Amino acid sequence: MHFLTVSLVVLWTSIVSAHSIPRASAAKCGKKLQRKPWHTLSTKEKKDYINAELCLISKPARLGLPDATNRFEELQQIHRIPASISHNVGAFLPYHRLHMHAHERALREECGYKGAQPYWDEPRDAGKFSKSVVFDPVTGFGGDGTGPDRCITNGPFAQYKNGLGPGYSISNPKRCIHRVVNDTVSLASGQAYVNTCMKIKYYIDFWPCVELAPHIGGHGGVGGKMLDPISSPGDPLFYLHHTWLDKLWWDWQACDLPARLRDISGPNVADPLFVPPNVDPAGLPVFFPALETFPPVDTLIPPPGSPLPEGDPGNVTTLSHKLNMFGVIPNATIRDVMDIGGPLLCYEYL
Ligand SMILES: *[C@@H]1O[C@H](CO)[C@@H](O)[C@H](O)[C@H]1NC(C)=O
Ligand SMILES: *[C@@H]1O[C@H](CO)[C@@H](O)[C@H](O)[C@H]1NC(C)=O
Ligand SMILES: *[C@@H]1O[C@H](CO)[C@@H](O)[C@H](O)[C@H]1NC(C)=O
Ligand SMILES: [Cu+2]
Repeated sequence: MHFLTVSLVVLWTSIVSAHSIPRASAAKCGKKLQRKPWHTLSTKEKKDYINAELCLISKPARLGLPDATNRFEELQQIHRIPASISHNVGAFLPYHRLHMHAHERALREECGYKGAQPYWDEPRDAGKFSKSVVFDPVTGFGGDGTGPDRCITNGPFAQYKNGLGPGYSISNPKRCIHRVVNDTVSLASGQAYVNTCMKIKYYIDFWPCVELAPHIGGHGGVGGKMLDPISSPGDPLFYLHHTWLDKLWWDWQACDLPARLRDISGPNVADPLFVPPNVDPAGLPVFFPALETFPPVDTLIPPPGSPLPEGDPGNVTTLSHKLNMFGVIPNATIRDVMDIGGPLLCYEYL
């Protein structure tokens, strides 16, 4: 439903003029980074990843983005600022693909991380998120929230406080990472829902399929900070969840590369009347978290000056749609991110 509240308040009245962005470097992709499921990583690989994330948290902000006090929060800001033009639109999957890449690059280039961005293979945990290894307090991201404020109380991020959110608002004092793990809501990350999406032929129907059940399964199954449609990258699990969604898109593309390396569509502007259905396209039920666990509606209104879509000739998402990374990495277009084995991204999924 938060996706609904966001779209309800989105109102675009103008099309901004395009100006050119430097294209991705023409360098070839050599050795691809191998993105693996979290549960297959060794304890050392898990620790290396988490330590690199803690390193991003320890690095000062450098881009001058409002309210971001460290590098991790700059990566959260580049999700928050354009949130209204990267959800419930055709750019949903491409935008998040580039965002995952920006995060992976920051870990590697700024924090000495040698691995690739891992993903949460959610179907193995669907319906039983509360037992997932991702919540391990020693080798994972800490457990469920407890107490009235639902703060996480163990694991490497228990001491971290984040001021970005709820929604577009700022918290002062900063808040803990909070979670409200819900096994029922996590059912939507199951294989049956993935299969529904994989059967779809065109992106125009594929993208909303992924944004419904699998997307909500992870955000709503973890709950709390992860359920915040604007500020959820304040919980490091965000990156494992969205990397899994990116893998779903790639798995689908790989079924018909000649067509699907170019298949992009969808609106550039979210439909203000969109109401997420409570069944997937195959009729499987999708359970939403309780309304009161979402951020307050008034925090989900995009502030004045929020970005507008750029780069397309009309109101439909095209390959020339621009993806603004706000200086964390260079901007790119959707064309640049269609192939994960291309020169810009250069990774593969195991
Ligand atoms: C989990 O979410 C479902 C669907 O919103 C809700 O009915 C149920 O009460 C929640 N469970 C817990 C333990 O909060
Ligand atoms: C997109 O633009 C066309 C032509 O101006 C218009 O007919 C159509 O209704 C628009 N679609 C949306 C979703 O705004
Ligand atoms: C990225 O795109 C934004 C929006 O078009 C633009 O303002 C910014 O200057 C671009 N950044 C770079 C480094 O080109
Ligand atoms: Cu998002």
